[in-house]
Amino acid sequence: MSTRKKIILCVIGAALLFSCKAKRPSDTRSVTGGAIGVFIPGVMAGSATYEMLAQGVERAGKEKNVAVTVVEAGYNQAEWETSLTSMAASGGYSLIVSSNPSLPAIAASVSAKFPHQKFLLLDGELAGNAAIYTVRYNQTEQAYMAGYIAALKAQELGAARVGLIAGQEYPAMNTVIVPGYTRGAHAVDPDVTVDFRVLGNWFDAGKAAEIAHDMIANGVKVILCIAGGANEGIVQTAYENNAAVVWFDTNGYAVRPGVVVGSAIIRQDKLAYEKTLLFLKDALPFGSADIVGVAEGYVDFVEDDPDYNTHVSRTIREKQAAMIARIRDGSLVLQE
Ligand code: RBF
Repeated sequence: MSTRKKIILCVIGAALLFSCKAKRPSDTRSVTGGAIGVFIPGVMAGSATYEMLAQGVERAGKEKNVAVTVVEAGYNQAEWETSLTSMAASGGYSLIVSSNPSLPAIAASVSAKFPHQKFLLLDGELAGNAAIYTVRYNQTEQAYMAGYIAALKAQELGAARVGLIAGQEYPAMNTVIVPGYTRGAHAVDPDVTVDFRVLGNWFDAGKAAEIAHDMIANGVKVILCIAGGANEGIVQTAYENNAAVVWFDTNGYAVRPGVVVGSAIIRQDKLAYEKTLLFLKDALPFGSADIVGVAEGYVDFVEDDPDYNTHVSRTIREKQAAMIARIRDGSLVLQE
């Protein structure tokens, strides 16, 4: 073989070797390497649960010097799996973090095609997939606390009807949140009725306002808002009609002081932060599914807010506080 041919073969060999090496990182990606992707199933604006998710992951990323990319997938749910698949296919994320009850099934489907991709999913549940770890909240507790204050406020306003407006129906809404809310309201007064309505999306404030109007015309005085960006339409309608609203997921008193009379929250920012850190320590228990509630400090009702203390009567606050104390000390157990 001529020297020239030998050189050419050497160059080809080196190129092959190099190309194999270059590919390897995406196949045997270390858990701590690579950026973290946050997949928002919807948009962040108006949806506190998603804002908290991104905040928590970004805080962990900043602390550990890991890049965090947030991808908003938009409101078209039919496109979510394609978007999530693109993120996994890019090979650019050591972890994809997301949140909502529909994500575990979508991630499981993506996982079948990209088994190396790891997922941390909050507000959803799936055990048994080695690439997926989920944590959901005890939303029986969260909804019970919302229902309790809603019924107390309704009583004060002389009504025996409370409302709940949801962006859409989904199993956790129908089997956990609505029953928990009803249970909380009935603990105050077994004769209270619950008017549950569904908007059909998470953004249409105008349509949400119409629904709220109709509810109020039917005797509802307090409405629990779980409709993302559309919540503002409910608040405005309540304000114009001397009704009240209860906020879900985050502290909402400042949204409209005096109209928002309760905030039953989840600490999704804290949970996202802690679980992302755990992942970066290679200690996330993939394959398992956890649930956290009041006892663990991730579900709560905001009492120490000046707007709550100024605008909500002492009688209501004391009754609400007594109920919360019973959940905290374990004498009121709200298991799912
Ligand atoms: N909650 C929001 O605040 N904004 C949303 O855009 C939103 N989209 C959702 C889409 C689906 C398919 C499902 C199942 C839930 C969605 N939620 C949304 C509700 C959210 O996961 C959670 O149940 C509520 O925030 C109450 O904690």
